Amino acid sequence: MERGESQSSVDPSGDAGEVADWADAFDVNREWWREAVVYQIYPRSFFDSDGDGIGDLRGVEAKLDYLDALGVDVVWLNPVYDSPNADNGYDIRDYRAIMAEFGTMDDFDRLLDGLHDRDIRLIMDLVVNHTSDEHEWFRQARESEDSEYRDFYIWREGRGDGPGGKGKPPNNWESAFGGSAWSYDERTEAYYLHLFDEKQPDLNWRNPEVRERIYDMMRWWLDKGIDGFRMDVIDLISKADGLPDGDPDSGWTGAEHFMTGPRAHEYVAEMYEEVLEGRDVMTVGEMPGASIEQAQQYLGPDGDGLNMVFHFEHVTLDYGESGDRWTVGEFSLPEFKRVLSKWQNGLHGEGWNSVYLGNHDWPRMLSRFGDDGLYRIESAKMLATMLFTLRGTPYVYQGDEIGMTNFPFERESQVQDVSARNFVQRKREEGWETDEILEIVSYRSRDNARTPMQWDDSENAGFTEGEPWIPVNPNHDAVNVADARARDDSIWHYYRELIEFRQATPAAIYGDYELLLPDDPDVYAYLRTLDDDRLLTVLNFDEGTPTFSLPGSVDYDDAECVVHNYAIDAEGPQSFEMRPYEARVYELD
Ligand code: TEU
Repeated sequence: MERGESQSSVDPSGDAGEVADWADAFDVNREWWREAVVYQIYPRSFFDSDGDGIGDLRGVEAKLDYLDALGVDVVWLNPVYDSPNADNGYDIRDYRAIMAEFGTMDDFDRLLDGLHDRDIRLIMDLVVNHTSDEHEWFRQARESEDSEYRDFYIWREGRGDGPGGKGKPPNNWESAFGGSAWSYDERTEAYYLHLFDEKQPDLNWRNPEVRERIYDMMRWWLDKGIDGFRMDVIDLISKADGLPDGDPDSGWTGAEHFMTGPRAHEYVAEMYEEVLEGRDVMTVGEMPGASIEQAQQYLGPDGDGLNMVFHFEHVTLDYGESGDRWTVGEFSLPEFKRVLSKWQNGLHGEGWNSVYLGNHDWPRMLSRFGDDGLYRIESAKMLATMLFTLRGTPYVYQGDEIGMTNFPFERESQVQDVSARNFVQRKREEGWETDEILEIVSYRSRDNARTPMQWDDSENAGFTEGEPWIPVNPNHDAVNVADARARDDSIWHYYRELIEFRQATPAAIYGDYELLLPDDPDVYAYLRTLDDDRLLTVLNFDEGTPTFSLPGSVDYDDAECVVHNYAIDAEGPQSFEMRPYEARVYELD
C-alpha cells in the first residue's frame, strides 16, 4: 500500500441531503452548470481503440462507464475537428468534419448519445480566433487579393525595405509560440497575422461575413445536441485599430492591443444574441490576460452573456519577472490566495468562477502545486479538496483523478508540442546547454499534461496496443486507473467521494466565500457560508507541519470533520498541528 492510502475519507451523507431536495430550501440562483463537475478529455491521449497510437472517439466511448463511475456531469472535449495538427487540433481545417485520426461523424454522434444516456453533457472546444492555413477560406484568401475570402483574414504590407522586398513585419507583435506574429505570403506579397503558429492565421472579426459564418457553424453544432462551448482565446478576437506596435518588455509583445481589444465585448455579446440566447447551454471563455473587471463584463448580469471564464492569473504566478512563460519564478502561497480570493469575491453576483489548476496547456497540477514525490497521494487529495470546495465550477483534467505527474524528460527528441519545440530551437540558437533547456521544458512544457492516460500497468499503460504518439510516463506501473480503483482510499475514490460531497452540499456550491489567515505562508483556509450552513476548509500547501489556529472571529458550537486526507481523531478545528499536505473540511454548527 502506498503512503496516505488508508486513512482519508469523505462523508457525503451530511445533513444536506440530495441536490434535488434542496432546490427550495435556499434562495440561490440555481443553474445546472454551477452545480456540475466538468471532466476535460484530451482525446489524442485518452484511449486508442484502433491501435494506431492515437486516442480517438471510439476510445472515449469505450470509457463512458468510467466517467459515469467517477460521477462527473459534463465532458469538455478538446478539438476533434478535421485538422492538420500543427497545434493538435487547435488549427481547424473544417469546422464541420471530424479529424480522420479520431474517427467519423457517426462515431461522434454515438459518443454524444452515449454521454446523454448517462446524463453527462458535452461541451466542445470552439476555436474561432484563427483557423488552419489549410482551411478552405484561407486557401482561397491567399490565392489572390481579389478573393472573396481575402478579408476573412488580416493582411498587411511589410514595413520599410526588408529582405527580398518583403519589408519588415507590419508591427512588432509576437506569436504566443515565439517569433513574429506575421508571416509573409509570397504569392500575394503581403503579411498575414497569426497570434499562434504560422499555420494558424487569425480570422478578421471586423468582417461581418466572418462572424455570420461562425455563428452559423455554432448553431449547427448546437442543433446536433451538444451542450455548450469552451471558447478558445475568445478575448483575443478583436485587434486594436491600426494594429500599433506593442510594448516590447511585456511578456507577450502586442498583447495590450489584442487582449480584450476594442470590440471584444461587442462581438461576444453579439454571439450570445445570435447563437446562445434562449438555449440551455453552458459557455466558458478561455481568456489569457483577462482582468476581473473585464470578466465581470463578459459574465455579469448586464454583461455579454457568457457563464464563466478561464482567467490565467493564478496559473501564471510562477512566471519569472519578464512575464514570459519560459521563465521560472517563485511560488508564494499568500499571493496565490490573494489572487484566488480576489476572483472568488469579485465574481460574486457578477458572474461565476471556473476552478482549475491545470489543463492540456499546463504542467500537471500535482507537480506544480503539490508534491509529485513522497507526498504524491496526500498532496493530490489536498489539491482536489480545494478544487471542490471553492465557489465555482470545478474542472478535472484527465489523469488528475489518479495523481498523474509531469513527464521525466531525458532528451530533446521527446518534446512534441509546437510551443516547447520552438523554445528548444530558440535556446539552442542562443547556445544554451541541453540540460538547461530540458530543465525548463520539464517544468513548463504542455507535453507534461499530454502523455497518455494511464489505465493500467501494462506496457503502454493500457492506452494503446500500438506505438503511442507521445511517450507514456514510466510511472504508470504504480500510477494507473486499475490500481487506483482497486484501493478504497486511493486518490480516485477521494475524487469520486468529493464529487458526491459537492453535489450533496449546497454550501459547497453556493456558499459565500471568506478567506481566513491571508498571510499564512503555508496554510490556505476559508469559510463557505450559505444561511446557517457553514463549511471550513483548511489546506496545508507545504511538506512541513504548521499549526492551524482558527481566528477568534469564527465561532461555532459543534464541528464535524466531513472531508480529510489523513486519519483524524475527534479534535476540533480550534487549533491543531497539520501534517504534510493535510486537508480537512469541517461542517460548523
Ligand atoms: O491556449 C491559449 C494560450 O494562450 C496558452 O495557454 C498557450 O498554450 C500558451 O500561450 C502557449 O505558450 C489555447 C489552447 O488551449 C491551446 O492549446 C492552443 O494552442 C491555443 O489556444 C491556440 O489555439
